[in-house]
Amino acid sequence: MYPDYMEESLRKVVQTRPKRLELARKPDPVYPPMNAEERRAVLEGFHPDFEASARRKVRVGPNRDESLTTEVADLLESHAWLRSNQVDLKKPDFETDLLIIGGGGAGCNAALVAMKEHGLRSIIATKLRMGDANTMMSQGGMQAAVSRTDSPTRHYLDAIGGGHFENKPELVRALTEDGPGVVKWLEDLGVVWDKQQDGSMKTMHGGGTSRKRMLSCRDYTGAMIMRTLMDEVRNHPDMIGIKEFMPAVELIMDDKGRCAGAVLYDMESEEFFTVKAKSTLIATGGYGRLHIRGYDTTNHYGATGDGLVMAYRAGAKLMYMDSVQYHPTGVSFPEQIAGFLVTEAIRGAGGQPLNKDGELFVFPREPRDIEASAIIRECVQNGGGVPTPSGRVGVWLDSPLIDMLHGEGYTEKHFPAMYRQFIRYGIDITKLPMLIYPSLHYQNGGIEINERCETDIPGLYVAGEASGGLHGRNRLMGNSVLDYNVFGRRAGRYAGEYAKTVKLGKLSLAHLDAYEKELADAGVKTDLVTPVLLPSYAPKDVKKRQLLRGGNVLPGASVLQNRLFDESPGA
Ligand code: MEZ
Repeated sequence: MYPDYMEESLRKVVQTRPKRLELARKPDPVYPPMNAEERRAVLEGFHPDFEASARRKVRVGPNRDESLTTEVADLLESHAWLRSNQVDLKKPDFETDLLIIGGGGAGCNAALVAMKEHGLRSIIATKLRMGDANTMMSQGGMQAAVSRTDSPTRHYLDAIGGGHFENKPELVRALTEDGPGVVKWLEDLGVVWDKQQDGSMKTMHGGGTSRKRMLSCRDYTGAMIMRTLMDEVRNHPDMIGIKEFMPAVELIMDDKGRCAGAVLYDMESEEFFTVKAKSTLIATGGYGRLHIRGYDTTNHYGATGDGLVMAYRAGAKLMYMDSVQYHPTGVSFPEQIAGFLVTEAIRGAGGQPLNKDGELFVFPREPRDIEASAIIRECVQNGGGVPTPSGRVGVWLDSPLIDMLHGEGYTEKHFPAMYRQFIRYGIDITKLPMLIYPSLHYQNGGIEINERCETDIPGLYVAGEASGGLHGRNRLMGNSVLDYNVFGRRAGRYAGEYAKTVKLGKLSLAHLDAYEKELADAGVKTDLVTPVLLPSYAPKDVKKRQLLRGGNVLPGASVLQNRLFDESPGA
């Protein structure tokens, strides 16, 4: 239930609804979409990426002197858990054709394709359980050009426009051209897509799409895909080994500069294990749990940017690491679920963002960065937000309109996850609007790849959110679901091809020592040890005592931890 003081604002939403419903029934946009100039102004004025301290130059590594998101620069300027003399590489604990780091959608796709197309074995090493990944969390759908009025070319143009024309074109081409094939691949594996009565795909709009192209499994799209892929992976225990609660903490190289596997950390026994692999895939997802600029997040618990830092230390270049995606509609109230995703499909189906006076202030389907910035502007500059009891703020997302537009029962049938998410707190979204605010959602950039998922390190492949270049500086809805399927499959194909020919040399962790030296030479002073692995939500005083324990740095101290200290931890 909403607190009593919100009632007046809720009444205004009800008062303005008939007029807005009338508008929504017409073919014209319910609010004028912004032109290029208006978009630039709202982005530069209100997107968190443009705040004064949002970016800083990184002092070490392949992107040295480039301006990156401040928290990412902090993450990269950190100490490794290990030094080269601490690990015996002579007798690796495990050997495999393909080591896959990450148990989400990209990793599962890669393992399946490497097996089916090349007959290769792989090991999937994952920090938490299989499927504990952002793949599982995505709700509203996957873009793919399968309808009669659509084409991969239109999809390509939308993705490039949404990314501010900064996407790597060859990656977008791969994404959009492979799209229809991915739909069939997933359906053949068991994904049950939403369909029309005539058997054709049900399609919806997302922000920035010129055609209805969003394919869905209600609002459990990610869960459906993840479970299907996981089932198929588990059907082949002889070919695909699974190591749960065993994150990679460092890549292993060979003496020719090729990637040759990774060091894993057993979270239960706290032992380190080495894996020698002919090729290695980073499929670790993004960094939402770094809570960039203090934002709430839609992301799963393990999204701490581990792949970025491992690849960077080994010499891989990053791309667009100055660009963060804030989903326009994260939950603002109830506070227990603050930051949780409210799928963009709600706006695709007719939900309208409204200020405290029940007024529309933005076209509901602007590209994500524009929509999020407009919501922030409405709250910060125009005072149009509704405050929450704990000091957050939000605008309304008028969901009752959806049943009015599509018929009673539509919301419960098509958005069961969303309906349940709110009814648990006494809010029936078919009768009351949701209170929302932008929430940290996606890492737009990542480790630079080409269309074969290759990095500039031979033998190191990247797929999914950990990679950079595909989405430019702003991803459109549903393109990440397609991304991890398209590029997960491609990674299995090309990493598999490479694994069949490579002859590895002597294994080495010398790059860790070299990176330490680079940190010292650049005068970097930090207590941060990465990969972070798990975010820390302990209060400031507890964190301080944790860091002081034994007078040493703790592995896994988070970026958040650093940012909370005004003074040095030992002071
Ligand atoms: O692509 C996404 O981020 C997605 C499908 C999210 C959503 O709004 O449902």
